[in-house]
Amino acid sequence: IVNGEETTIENHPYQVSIQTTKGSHFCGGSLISEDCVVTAAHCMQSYKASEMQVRLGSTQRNSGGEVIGVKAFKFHEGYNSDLMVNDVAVIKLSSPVRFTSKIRPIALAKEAPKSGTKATVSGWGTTCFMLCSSPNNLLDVVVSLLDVKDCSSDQFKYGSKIMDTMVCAEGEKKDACQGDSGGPLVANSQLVGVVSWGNGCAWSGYPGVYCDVSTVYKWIEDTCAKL
Ligand code: 4AZ
Repeated sequence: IVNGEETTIENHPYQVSIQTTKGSHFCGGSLISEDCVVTAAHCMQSYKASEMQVRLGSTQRNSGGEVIGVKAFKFHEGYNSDLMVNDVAVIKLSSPVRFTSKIRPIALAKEAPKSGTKATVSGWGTTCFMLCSSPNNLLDVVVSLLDVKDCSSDQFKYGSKIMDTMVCAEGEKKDACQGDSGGPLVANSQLVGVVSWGNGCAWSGYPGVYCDVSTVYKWIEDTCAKL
């Protein structure tokens, strides 16, 4: 998270850290039920389920909360790593979690977000592109949503790279960054986006790009139920 503020897990009780079983954080995710987590498909390309764990209920990336194994994961059949369309996956936890003030699921947005809506993105990703380290304390930042039409307009520099399954979010020097991938973009207490990609982080003309949850919520619900 670039230009964000330190926050606590109570403010984002759906936020999880996806880690190797050695405890190394590599992506964010969002709890949506007692045993299902939404993340980015591109986060699930490097490890097997048995090599991953999920830390829930902790403000710190490397300690505290609960650590639960991964039973299985599945990424979207329409995921394309060149185009980054449908960059979404779900993880089934090896056992259900108990909800507390620090562990609580978030509702999926079922309608496309409107340009200009304020949203919050959170995570343990880097505080700048390439040269910054990952913070141990959870950070968040407020950004403004841009629909596909606005994000592909001449005001920005992505053009036709912005596809129907994406939503963008911009802020004055504010953005998600490396290691925030898979994590939550939340507006009106609903998960509207999954951190997906961008050209750099908080670079002028290049908003953060997210998987638009409203285009895949049915797939998420169905896949969680079947895994
Ligand atoms: C990444 O590499 C990444 N500024 C995530 C988010 C953004 C850029 C890169 C958006 O994981």
